Amino acid sequence: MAARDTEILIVVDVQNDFCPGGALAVPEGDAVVPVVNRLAGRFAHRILTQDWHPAGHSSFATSHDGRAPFETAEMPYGTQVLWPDHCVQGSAGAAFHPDLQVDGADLIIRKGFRSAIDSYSAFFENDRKTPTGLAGYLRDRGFDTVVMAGLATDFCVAYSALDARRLGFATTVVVDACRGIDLNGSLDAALKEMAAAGVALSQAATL
Ligand code: VGL
Ligand code: ZN
Repeated sequence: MAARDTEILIVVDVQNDFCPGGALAVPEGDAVVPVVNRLAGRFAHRILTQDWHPAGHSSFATSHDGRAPFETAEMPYGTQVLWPDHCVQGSAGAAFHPDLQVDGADLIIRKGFRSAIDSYSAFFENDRKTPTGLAGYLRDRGFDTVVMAGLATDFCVAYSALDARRLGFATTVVVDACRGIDLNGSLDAALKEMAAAGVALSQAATL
């Protein structure tokens, strides 16, 4: 398949904290790096997302007295999973995996930078209303198709893919270029929800 000017690869949160040894390590998270790098060569345009939280972010369990990571809390915008402190702005954990090809990206979009609200999706924060600006960026540049890879399948990748689909972009998730956290069956649920919403689930070798 020749690279097309109307499609873009979105590489979600391939950061040290989501890789083995990191603060919120996704099992085999680093295994996506070579797959994503190979995939990148097939696209004329690429975006990277970067989870980018201020210290003391409200999604961190340490910001809630007596609460532990992976419990949930009720926030003004709904139920929020509480995470270990991760991807703190400027920290080594927030940096991209050292082997990830970064230089060829058209744009790096940061998310989760507002203390009071988390943002799994690259399009809308967790109130599902506050836009990141990515939809406008993609439309302004004439993209109609997004292909997604990265971490974690069942959180930032799934939320981003479902929003992309809702916004009218043809959307593919490259499943073997992603890894999941799988909190209480969230991985299977996310794959089913994406399939039901019309997100194409594919393998890197077929692209
Ligand atoms: C993510 C939990 C918290 C992700 C980010 O990238 O999937 N998950 N922050
Ligand atoms: Zn986060």
